Amino acid sequence: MRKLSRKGKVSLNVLAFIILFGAVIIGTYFWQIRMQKPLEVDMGVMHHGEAGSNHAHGVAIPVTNNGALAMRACNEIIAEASEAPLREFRLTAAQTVKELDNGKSAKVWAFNGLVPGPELRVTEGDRVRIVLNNKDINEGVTVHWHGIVLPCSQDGVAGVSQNAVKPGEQFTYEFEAGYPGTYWYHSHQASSEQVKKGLLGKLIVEPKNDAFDYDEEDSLLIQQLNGTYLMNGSTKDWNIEAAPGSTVRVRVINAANETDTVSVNGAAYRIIAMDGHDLNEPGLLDNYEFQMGAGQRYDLLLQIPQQGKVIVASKKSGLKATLGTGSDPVISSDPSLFSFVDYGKPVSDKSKARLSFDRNYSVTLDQNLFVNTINGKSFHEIPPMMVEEGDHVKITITNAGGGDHPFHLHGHVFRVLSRNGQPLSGSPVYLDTLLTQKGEAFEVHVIADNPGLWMMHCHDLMHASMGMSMMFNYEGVTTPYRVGTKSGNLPDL
Ligand SMILES: [Cu+2]
Repeated sequence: MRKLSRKGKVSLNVLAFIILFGAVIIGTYFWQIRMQKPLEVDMGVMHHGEAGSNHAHGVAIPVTNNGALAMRACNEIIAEASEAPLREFRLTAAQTVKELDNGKSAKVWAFNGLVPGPELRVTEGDRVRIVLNNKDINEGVTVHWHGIVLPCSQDGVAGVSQNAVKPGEQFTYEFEAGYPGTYWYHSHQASSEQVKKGLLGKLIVEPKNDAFDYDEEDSLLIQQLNGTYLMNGSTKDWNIEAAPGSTVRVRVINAANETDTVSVNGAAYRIIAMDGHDLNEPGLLDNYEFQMGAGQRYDLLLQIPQQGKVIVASKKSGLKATLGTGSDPVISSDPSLFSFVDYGKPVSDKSKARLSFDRNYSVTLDQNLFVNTINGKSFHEIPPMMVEEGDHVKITITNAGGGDHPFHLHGHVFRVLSRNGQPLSGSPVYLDTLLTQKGEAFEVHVIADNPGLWMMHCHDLMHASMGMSMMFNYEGVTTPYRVGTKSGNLPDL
């Protein structure tokens, strides 16, 4: 046998090193997201002692007559009875096979057999009731109503607001669709797994009185189904029928885990809403593209030209929607990047940003080696952000690296105050999901007006599953449910 040359030995060593290094990376990764799960955690009291520092703020905790803390359980905080029109839906989660229009078929988990699930469309002010059934998803499912402000018990987070719904079981959600806008829903049990497998859908709350006029509307949901990008469930381009000269509202939903860049060619357009919240006097954007963090929604308003098409393209997926008829537009090679920092017009003196806050918190989103962290900690090790009803809370969110981190808060809408020290000078911007990129720092204002236990996490669900997830908890709110391997409630796995 021929002796290995020195060069050959070196390359064998390198190969062995690469294999070993790869094994360590993959092993750590699976240990991190699969194995390192707590046995049992009460998300209502985790690290309570070191968390709130509310005593330092001199904030009173709600107490009963006998001096004890007035406690309320999340699952008992329900929607008040109302006379609002009732809209009822059924969602049944089940394993199925989806025939994709690229000729392939995929094993998926779907609501009502559809990927994405059925579009739920209601009107502002409606009472919405959704009966969730689980046919055969063994680890259980929930539905979280992303962006909707609703009572704690209806938030759909396994181990916080409910137990995961096991096969054969049922859970009924009920809430009022308070704010019109573009939303979506997805399972919040093992979310990184279940959203990827298809348990998601559109939720559109139509306004009673629309602030904007348009002739047509359509929505584009972009998702990654087991890694394959789809737009409205299709691997092909989407077509929106619209007559020349007509005005169209396009609701874009980024339900994938990655930041997407969306371009519009063939017409100038306005971004009229972000995360379901209208912008004030949005200006015309000509030759602009915009970035959407995972979980975010952007509503566009545009006019179809007399001749030719408009193309709304998602760069990340390579998928696009065409509107109108005729020839394709010229695709711009040098679009500017949209920023909401100075877009639109301020509303009035009344909406001026607040200067003093009852509580100030900072969160630094980062990644060390293979763990995603908030303030250097992961998972349930991160102390919850403690607030009390009525508090005005300022949160400074810093992205220290490890990728884009779209920061999502449940149960609330926050107002963005500044980016990198620059106060917003245009329209007020209200979001439930804020895209942060490396080196960016944002200040946001949250009004604590919805008592409960609320998750706050990166909406790159892989990052959340690797630890970038914490709680925004009200003093005195508890939960009878537990997160952990014992109960099987693993909201971010
Ligand atoms: Cu992230």
